[in-house]
Amino acid sequence: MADRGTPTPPARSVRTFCRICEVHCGLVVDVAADETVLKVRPDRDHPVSKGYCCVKGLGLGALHHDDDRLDTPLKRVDGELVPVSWEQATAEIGARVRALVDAHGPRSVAIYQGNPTFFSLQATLMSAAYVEALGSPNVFASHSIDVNTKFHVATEMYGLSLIQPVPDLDHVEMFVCLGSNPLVSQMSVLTVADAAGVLQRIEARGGRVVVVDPRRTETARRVGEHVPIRPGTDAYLLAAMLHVLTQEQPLDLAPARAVARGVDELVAAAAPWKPERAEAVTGVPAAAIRELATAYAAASSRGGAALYCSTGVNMGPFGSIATWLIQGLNLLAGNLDRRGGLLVPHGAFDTLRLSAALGLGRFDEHRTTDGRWHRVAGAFPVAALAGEITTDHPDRVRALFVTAGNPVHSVPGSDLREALPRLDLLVSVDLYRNETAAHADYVLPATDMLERSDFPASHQSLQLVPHAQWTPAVVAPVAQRRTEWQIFSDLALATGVRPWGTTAAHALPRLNRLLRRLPGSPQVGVDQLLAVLLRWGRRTTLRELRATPEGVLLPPTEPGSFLGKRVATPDGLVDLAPADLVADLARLEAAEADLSRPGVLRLVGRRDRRSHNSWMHNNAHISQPDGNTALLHPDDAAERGIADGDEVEVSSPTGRVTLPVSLTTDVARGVVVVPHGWGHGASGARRARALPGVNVNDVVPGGAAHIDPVSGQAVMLAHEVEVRVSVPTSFATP
Ligand SMILES: Nc1nc2c(c(=O)[nH]1)N[C@H]1C(S)=C(S)[C@@H](COP(=O)(O)OP(=O)(O)OC[C@H]3O[C@@H](n4cnc5c(=O)[nH]c(N)nc54)[C@H](O)[C@@H]3O)O[C@H]1N2
Ligand SMILES: Nc1nc2c(c(=O)[nH]1)N[C@H]1C(S)=C(S)[C@@H](COP(=O)(O)OP(=O)(O)OC[C@H]3O[C@@H](n4cnc5c(=O)[nH]c(N)nc54)[C@H](O)[C@@H]3O)O[C@H]1N2
Ligand code: SF4
Ligand SMILES: [Mo]
Repeated sequence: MADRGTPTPPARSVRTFCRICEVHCGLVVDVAADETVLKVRPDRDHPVSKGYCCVKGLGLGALHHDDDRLDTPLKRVDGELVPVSWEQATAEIGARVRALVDAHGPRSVAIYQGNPTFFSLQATLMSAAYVEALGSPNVFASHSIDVNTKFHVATEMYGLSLIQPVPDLDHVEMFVCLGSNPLVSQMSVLTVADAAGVLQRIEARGGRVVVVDPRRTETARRVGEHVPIRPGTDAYLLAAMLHVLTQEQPLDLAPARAVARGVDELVAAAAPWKPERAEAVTGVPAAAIRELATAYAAASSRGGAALYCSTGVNMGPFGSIATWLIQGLNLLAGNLDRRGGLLVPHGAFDTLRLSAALGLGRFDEHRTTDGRWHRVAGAFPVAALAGEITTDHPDRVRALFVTAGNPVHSVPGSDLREALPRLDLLVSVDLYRNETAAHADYVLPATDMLERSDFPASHQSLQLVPHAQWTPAVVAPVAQRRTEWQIFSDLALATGVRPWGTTAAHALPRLNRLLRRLPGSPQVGVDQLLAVLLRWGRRTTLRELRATPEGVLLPPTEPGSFLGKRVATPDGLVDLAPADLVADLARLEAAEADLSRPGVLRLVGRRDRRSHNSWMHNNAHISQPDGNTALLHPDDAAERGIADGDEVEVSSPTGRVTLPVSLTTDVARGVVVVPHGWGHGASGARRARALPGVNVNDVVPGGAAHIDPVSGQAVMLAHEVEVRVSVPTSFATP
């Protein structure tokens, strides 16, 4: 960074947008003549974020100039990672992959795409494409430890994984938010700026916000009513709401029958779940369930209402069923595809139409070697990856690329870490030497978001307020950092395959032909491809976006533009009763007694405004939290002889962590809260490594035994744990 004593005048200010979370806040970056990033500011002229942003976005300059960033390719020699040239790294990796494919077939090569992949057009287009070009279906992705439930359920109900109806928060009368903490996270699978402000405006105009969460969260403290719930039990609550609205105060189902099939099966699914029965498992009083359901129906019949869930539900044991019930309730109550309910946006170029045309995001017939798991939204469950590496099957995975991900850290359990030594080749493409890179044979330095041009293609159909923005690379890449577009295209050449050539070509023949005609560098290629897509979309052009760097508003999403028109199922009807979800209801019955057991502690997570999964803890701009702390209800603590501030051991049958505890009545009884993303002892990022903190995924049970059987989503919440004093404060303090 620039010397603080002698302020360098900015040579230019460049408009761009943040790509850390779904909001995509508009930013202005002041850059000095020598390409130093001087300052990152919120962009008040951005048509949607209007000056909103958070400390993580403002820390992008510190991320860009961080001394611990990867600046050259590294290769492991005698156990140590040492710098090598791009030419050497690319040639060697290409040759090793070629040899593996020749000896063992294409399935010996796999890729894991981490979360930031989907915030980069270049990485989205050109990382899995490399592995698919080899003829391997072995794509694994972070959405299977995040939102596979939503993607799978959407594929079944609407025909495409990316059809994720967006709550019309600017017009709803009632918003029921399950398992999300908008004030901290800004929500997920939804692009809305200043989520907490948007929710407060619902209340300000006389509407109602209900937050269903085992913890009285930052959001619940600020806005709406808080309904505490036992971890992992939302599906029972939702089934009981549906019971009320179909058995006790029946909704008129005729409108639903006109646009959907399976209405009766959905109604039947909820029949056994009287509110009194759900109360015993959820801890939500039957009267409160009835009131919630009837208020939701009443708001639906007036200005509109929306039920929404996020990771607190997705990651639970019944994330798919809960998601299905939410979508079903929203449709039966008449909220889908209406103003004040939920809308299905088009995007600047219609990603839904495009993926339908290309056959992407549909039910995917590829299977893991044991035949158990199919791909959801183009990827296998990462919780099954360890098994694919260690199996004796001739097609087992022998080479793994990890891009923009940290699966050693982010995936529950230790089985992946234990499987990695069985690999012949592990390559990490990242900004940092993260915990996964600690196991890698090669580590390749990627550009950060200030160093690449971009367009938020993956999030277009998730915008509450439709808009479009393109950013140039704000600064030239530092040192030898490269975009994933270039890294994986070069790897493809070095392996002797054409990216977009073989498997991907089944899906992308037209784009492939266009791409091959494109002149210039790969960087130019991606923007030209974008220009073509935007022209096809007819809502804006790259020329317009270049001329309007703060972004442009697109026409608002029209109510009535989805049902009967853009539903992507073969018959154009929404499927309200997918067979695998109906069959999975038996698990609800089977788990009822276990989830109702008193005196049990169950583990859930939490996020912090200053952190982002595992990768913000080295940022010098952010005043870092002091590691992670467990939260526990004082009565649960008292029963175990635990005092505020004690070091406690949180243990499951598969692992344990030790960290300080903080006692708070914000947490419901029977709940332990531990944030993920911490514990960087194996990281090459020095500031992060020096911080205290533990990786909660050491205690969350992992592997194939803990995967939602329908969607492939890892079950990461509501596991039973024990908590006991490790070091009492009275002994710890001298
Ligand atoms: N500052 C910050 N922002 C982020 C991230 C970050 O790490 N830091 N991560 C980003 C990512 S990748 C994502 S996917 C999104 C996620 O965004 P959210 O899904 O909003 O994530 P959380 O903030 O963890 O909120 C989940 C909530 O679910 C609650 N919960 C736990 N178990 C249950 C349950 O069984 N039922 C119910 N109803 N609630 C439960 C938790 O107490 C928690 O308050 O956030 C994104 N934004
Ligand atoms: N116990 C528990 N575990 C969780 C969660 C939880 O709530 N509880 N949350 C889950 C969720 S929602 C998610 S999304 C996953 C995330 O899981 P992952 O995506 O596997 O992990 P991240 O910690 O997000 O790591 C992202 C990595 O990408 C790097 N990176 C950032 N930008 C770029 C880029 O442009 N290019 C490249 N090549 N690298 C880049 C960062 O340095 C970092 O190392 O974690 C999941 N794990
Ligand atoms: S991380 Fe912060 S600045 Fe970046 S998009 Fe999300 S809210 Fe905006
Ligand atoms: Mo996520």
